[in-house]
Amino acid sequence: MLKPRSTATRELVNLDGIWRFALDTDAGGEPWARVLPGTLDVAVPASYNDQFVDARVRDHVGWVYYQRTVRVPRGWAGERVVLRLDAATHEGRVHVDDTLVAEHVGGYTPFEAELTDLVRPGGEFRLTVGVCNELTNTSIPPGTITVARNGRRTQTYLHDFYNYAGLARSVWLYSTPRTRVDDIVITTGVADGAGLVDYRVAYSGEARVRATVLDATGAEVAAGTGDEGSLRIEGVRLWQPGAAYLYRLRVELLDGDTVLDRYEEPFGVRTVEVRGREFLINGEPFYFTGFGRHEDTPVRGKGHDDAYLVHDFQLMEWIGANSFRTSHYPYAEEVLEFADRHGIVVIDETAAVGLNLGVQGGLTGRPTTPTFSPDTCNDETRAAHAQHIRELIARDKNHPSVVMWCIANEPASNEDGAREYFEPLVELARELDPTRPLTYAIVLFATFRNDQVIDLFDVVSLNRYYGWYVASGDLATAEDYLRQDLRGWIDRVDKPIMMTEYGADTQAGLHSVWDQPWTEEYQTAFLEMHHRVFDEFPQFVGEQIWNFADFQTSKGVHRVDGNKKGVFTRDRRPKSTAFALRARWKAIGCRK
Ligand code: GCB
Repeated sequence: MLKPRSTATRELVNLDGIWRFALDTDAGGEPWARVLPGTLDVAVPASYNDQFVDARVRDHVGWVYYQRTVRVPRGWAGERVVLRLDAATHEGRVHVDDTLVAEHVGGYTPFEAELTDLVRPGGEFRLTVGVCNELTNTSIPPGTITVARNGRRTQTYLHDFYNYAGLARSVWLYSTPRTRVDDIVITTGVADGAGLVDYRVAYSGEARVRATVLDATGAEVAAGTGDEGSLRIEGVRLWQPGAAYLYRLRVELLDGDTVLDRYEEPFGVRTVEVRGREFLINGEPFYFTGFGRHEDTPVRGKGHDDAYLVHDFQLMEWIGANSFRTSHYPYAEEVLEFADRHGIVVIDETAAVGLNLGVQGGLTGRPTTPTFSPDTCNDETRAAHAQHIRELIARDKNHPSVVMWCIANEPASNEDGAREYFEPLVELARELDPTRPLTYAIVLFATFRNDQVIDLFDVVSLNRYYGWYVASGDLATAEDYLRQDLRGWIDRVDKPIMMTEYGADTQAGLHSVWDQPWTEEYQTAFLEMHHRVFDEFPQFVGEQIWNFADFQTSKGVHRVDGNKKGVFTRDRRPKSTAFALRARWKAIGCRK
């Protein structure tokens, strides 16, 4: 699915701003049929939860309604009119006046509805978006809803970050010509200093296709015709980590010399490959430094915000991070576009977090029920997961920054049933994108001895908490455990190994001369211990700390106003470890 863009043949209206808002319990039946009752307004894009002071809204389980009036631009007569929601977390249902125009399950991927026959250029319509935050055993991510004897419904889930919901990303109305480009797939290679650009265009209507590659200055550097082809860029400038260079593929649909539709897709020329124990970008070994992150800020929740986007990338550059993982769901497309433009490498993760009944809010225990069974993660869950993978790859396939898909976080890959669950998903992902390696983030108790799926994947990505959940406060023992663990994986598989999570909760401002968990000194000593061990293993290809910044979680006695494993606080101030980290990562650069 193409991101809506304004081009010579397409126009774009942004529908962000203040919308009316109501909970389903207050809205009455068929709330789309009239103006929402009550006086609540809500900001879009932003999760709704923290915007209000009423716990009834924040803790609501079920549907909420957003509503606004939209005017269709007068000049759109004869054009297709499309409504696009960048995300509705976790399920969306859209009405235009009284007509249901779209339903979508999955909280982090976009969806659209064509409104051409329902709306009138120059006219107005009532747009009502229902959004449901429920998570069940068949949703991605999964969760459980409990109904108390008094009828009160509560939502629990198997991940620690707070279940923010609503319209956290932008909403758009856009026009396209009737004959239009529907999709573009671009894959790139390099041979003898030339860039090879394979493209495929899907379109509707009758037309001839012209494809032109423009460099960053807008100069034409290659061109061809036909809905698929291979173009060659002589003297190509590669997209490199830390040194991005973007071209654009201009796709035009032509009737004779008349341009019926035009769309421009940015792309970078680069290759990604796993060879033996190495992770290669443009044929060079790449060493990941950076973070697992969250889309999380005060008040907005998971709402996308351009100022935080810029500032977060500034902080990543300042600290010398060359990469991050979109833990634990696909991030807003603006984030990937920014990474494309600034040469930051991304591991793009699905929302499949919590496929593991042995993990509760970051703490581990023994599952009383198997994770993979007809009553828990079952065929329906897997179908939702497959659909999510399809939508993620459809959305993000052309981003040069995305170098690997992470198809789940901490699944119960040590349990029976994991293989049957993952094998078809891995096959699907490889079919949809044969160019990028695949990984999953491996939970602490899926060990080199009992993990059942690693052979299906390309990279070993370990989430480990030695010195925090295990050997808390005892870094000497933790160091021993970590070393043995890495050695065990190296002996088991001939694949690149990296750490996708290691971190210690740290309360900014808390200090001690001893190894005291929660202090700033402990976080520094904890990270130094890990880095000492990583540096012993030449097979190791990367370190992504948990987490970039402190983030909000569900309530729990082991979370003090959220997860505090950030190297930055929630308001993006550095904890003291940030300075030590900066010295290390600036020295490492992109290669070790
Ligand atoms: C994990 C999870 C992450 C948690 C983290 C923690 O293993 O992948 O989502 O936030 O542990 O801090 O407990």
